[in-house]
Amino acid sequence: MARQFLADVISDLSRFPKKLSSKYFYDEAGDKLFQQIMNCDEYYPTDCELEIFTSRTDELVAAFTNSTAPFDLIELGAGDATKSSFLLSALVAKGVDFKYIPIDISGTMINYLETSLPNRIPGLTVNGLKGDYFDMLDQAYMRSERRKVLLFLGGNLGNMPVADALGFCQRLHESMKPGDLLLLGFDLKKNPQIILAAYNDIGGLTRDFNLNLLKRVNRELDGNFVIENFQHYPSYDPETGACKSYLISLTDQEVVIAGNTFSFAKDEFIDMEISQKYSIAETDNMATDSGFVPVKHLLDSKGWFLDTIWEV
Ligand code: AVJ
Repeated sequence: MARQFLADVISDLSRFPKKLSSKYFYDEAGDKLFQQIMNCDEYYPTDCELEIFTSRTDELVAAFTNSTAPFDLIELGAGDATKSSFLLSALVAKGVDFKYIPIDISGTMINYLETSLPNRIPGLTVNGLKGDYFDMLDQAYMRSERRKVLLFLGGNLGNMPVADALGFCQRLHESMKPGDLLLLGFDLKKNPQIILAAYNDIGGLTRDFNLNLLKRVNRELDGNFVIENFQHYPSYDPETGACKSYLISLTDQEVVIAGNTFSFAKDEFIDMEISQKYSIAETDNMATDSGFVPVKHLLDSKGWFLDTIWEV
């Protein structure tokens, strides 16, 4: 893990333009900052998707029980399953025959879900899998013949550039069987000011979230980034839907990480994160381009976030 982190950081800072991977944002401090971001006024996606899961639960249940065959409900990157727990409760209340299989790289999260969820939702069966999404998905298919319903929420697909997101969906399609369903969360294109504000909150949480990765490199990889020498620069391009965060070097400087020296020119940027925004039509095209049929669109009341259901 630390070796992979170091290898990625060295190769990402050796290329031009320099980048760092947002998948490394989530250490303990990063998890806390993301929690705070989700609670700040400007960051809307979590509230929008939560609204879909709390107020459109019956439609979700109906879509997933279109076949009466029992199924495995698999959630990729389940986290603490806040949103999906509303769906789980509704399925259990209806007496639907299903098993919940959260997949996460964090073993702590999986253990927590396996013990806490059946307590909160009596009658629920939870069989978590800890590891890489695709490895664990193959595991789930090997373990049982039941049909599968996959969840990938939170606009997490948005952290991939469009081409990578398409490749990801194509790989999911290869693993899945005819009739299986996939629910994906997409943050939608909307007024650019609203999007930019969500990634440039007044309280500076998103700034700190980005800078925290430099702190993590210092701590875990023996780095010497001077945090004050980097400036958060959020951007949103309404044409492409790419919402990107950069860190700008405020001075000519050298940074040493585990004995490797990296030179930063004044005004040079590090590409930190993409949060891609889509139109509904673009998500439909991504469905067909990866072999799926889009079968349902669920939007929040503002029309800002889409949970879409695709069938193999
Ligand atoms: C967790 C990937 C959905 O891209 O909106 C929040 C992460 N980055 N603020 C997003 C994030 C900056 C978030 N996702």
